[in-house]
Amino acid sequence: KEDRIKWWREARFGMFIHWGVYSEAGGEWKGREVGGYAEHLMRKEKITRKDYLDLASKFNPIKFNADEWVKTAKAAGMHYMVITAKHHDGFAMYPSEVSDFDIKDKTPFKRDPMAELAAACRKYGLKFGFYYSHAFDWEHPDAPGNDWEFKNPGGDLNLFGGRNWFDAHPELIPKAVKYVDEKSIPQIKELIKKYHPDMLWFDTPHKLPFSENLRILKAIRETDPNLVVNGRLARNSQGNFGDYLNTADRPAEFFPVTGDWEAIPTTNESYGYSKYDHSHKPTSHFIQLLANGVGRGGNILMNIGPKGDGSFDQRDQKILDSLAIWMKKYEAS
Ligand code: JFZ
Repeated sequence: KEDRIKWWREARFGMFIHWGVYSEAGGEWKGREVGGYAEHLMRKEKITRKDYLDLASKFNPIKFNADEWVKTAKAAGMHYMVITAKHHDGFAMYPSEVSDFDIKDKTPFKRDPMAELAAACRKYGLKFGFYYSHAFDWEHPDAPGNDWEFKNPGGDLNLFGGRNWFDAHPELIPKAVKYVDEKSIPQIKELIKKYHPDMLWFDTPHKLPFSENLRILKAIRETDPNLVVNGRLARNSQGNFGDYLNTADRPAEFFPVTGDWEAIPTTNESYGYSKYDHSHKPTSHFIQLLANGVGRGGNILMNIGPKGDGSFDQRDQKILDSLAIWMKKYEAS
C-alpha cells in the first residue's frame, strides 16, 4: 500500500466529475424540477430503461474538450481527476464490450470521452481515476436498485437496493452475485485494462453483501495491484479494506485527523448538473476547506457537474477560475 498511495498523498487536491446521461436532463423531467441529487433522476422519477434510452439519444456533448477540462483543473491547483465511468444509472460513459448500455451504442456521440480525458491527464501531469457504481445499476435486471421496473420483492419499499436487503431477502443474493459476475467485475477489469487508471472510486458499499465487495476488491488487486482504491468499497466491523478513508460528503467538522482520508465537497448540493440548484458556495469556502483539510493531512476532491453539451456550468467555472487566480498569487510570491 505504501508504494501505490504515495502519489495520492502528495496530490492533496483533485477534481471530481459527475457526468452522464442525467446531465442532459439537468435536474428536470417532463418540464418539472427534480430536486436533490440530479444524477439520481432515473430512480427518483422511476424512469424505465426504455425512456432513459430516449434521453440518451439526445446526449451529444459536442462542446466536450478534454484538454480544456484538464487544463482548468490544473490551473485551479488540482493534481488528480476522478470521473464517473458509470454511475447508478448503469450507463457506461465509454464504449464497453461488456454492455451495450453505453455511450457508443446509445448516443449520437461517437467519441470516447474517457479515453480523451485519460490522455489529457497524462499530457498535463494529472493522475486519473474512475468512479464506478459497482452495486447500484438501475438498468440491469439482476442488480440491486431498480425495483419499480423489475418487480423485485418489496418493490414499493425499494428493498432490493435498500440498506441491508440481503438480510431481509437472502434469496436475492444469487441474483446480485450474477450481476457482479456479468457486469460489475467485467467492466471494472475492462476499465483497468483499457485506460490504465491510477485509481478507482466506489460508493454505496452497503447495497451489496460484504463478501461481494471483497470479491470485487480481489479482482481489482489481481488485475492491477498498483491501483489506489477509495474507502467506500469493502468495509465492515473488522475495518476498511480500501487504501484510505472517505468522510461523509460535506461537513468539514467530521474530518478525521489521522490516517489517509479524503472529503468530496460538491460546488452546490447536487453532484450531477442541475439547472435548478443555485446553492453554489463562494470560492472562499473551498479555499477554507482546502486549507483545513490539507492542514489535517487529508485530500479534497472537489466535485463539479458539467452540462449535457460537454461544457462546464458557468457557476462551477467561476469557482474554478477564482481558485486559479488564488493559486497563481501564491505561485508568484
Ligand atoms: C453517493 C451517490 O449516491 C451520489 O450520487 C454521489 O455519487 C455521491 C458522491 O455518492 O451518495 C452518497 C454516498 C454517501 C454519503 C452521502 C451520499 N454519505 O456517506 O454521507
